[in-house]
Amino acid sequence: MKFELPELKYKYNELEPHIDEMTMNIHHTKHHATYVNNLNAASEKAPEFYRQSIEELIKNLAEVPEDIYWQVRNNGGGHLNHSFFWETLAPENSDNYPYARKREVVDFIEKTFGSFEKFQQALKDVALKRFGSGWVWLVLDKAGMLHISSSQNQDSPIMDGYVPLMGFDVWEHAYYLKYQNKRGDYIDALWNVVNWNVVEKRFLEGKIGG
Ligand code: MN3
Repeated sequence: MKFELPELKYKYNELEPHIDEMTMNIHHTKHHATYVNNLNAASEKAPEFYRQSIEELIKNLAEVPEDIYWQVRNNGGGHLNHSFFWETLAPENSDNYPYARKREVVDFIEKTFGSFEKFQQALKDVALKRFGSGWVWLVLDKAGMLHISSSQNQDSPIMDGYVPLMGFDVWEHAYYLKYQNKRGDYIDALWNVVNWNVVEKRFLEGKIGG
């Protein structure tokens, strides 16, 4: 079975003005689609790995044959991370307000980082320090504690046994058309389109499962 580019649950212009329509369009139809195509191209050499979900494939990366290892790691990671990213976002509405309703993940963020604002600042600091291309994450560890982490290229926290709750793409292709070199402004804007219902759901599932 081949992997497929997922449809978005919103239109490319619906994250405006925070993420512009052209960036969303290119990011989904070109960047993400290329990861999917390259990932599928590798399947001919090792079809048995394509009977599992993308999460399982990335968790079991050590078993992937050497000749397609980086093709699968980079493009499989790209497919997984982008699918996750689109679901982390939503058009501006009440889901974007972390305090719009009682949320366990928000309480736990406050407890862990001191306040929600301190969490936002800490995540921004990590995003700005990520040299080159990568991602910044909010993750749960095996002990059920929250951390902010960063990965290079298309690596996923699940490669290290973490449960990702939220991830921001800090590759230049994610923001350059609108924000140019101002990665910090892009991070500030992203908070307006985070879907906290999804983050809460991942937190509750990760807490039970972990
Ligand atoms: Mn990207």
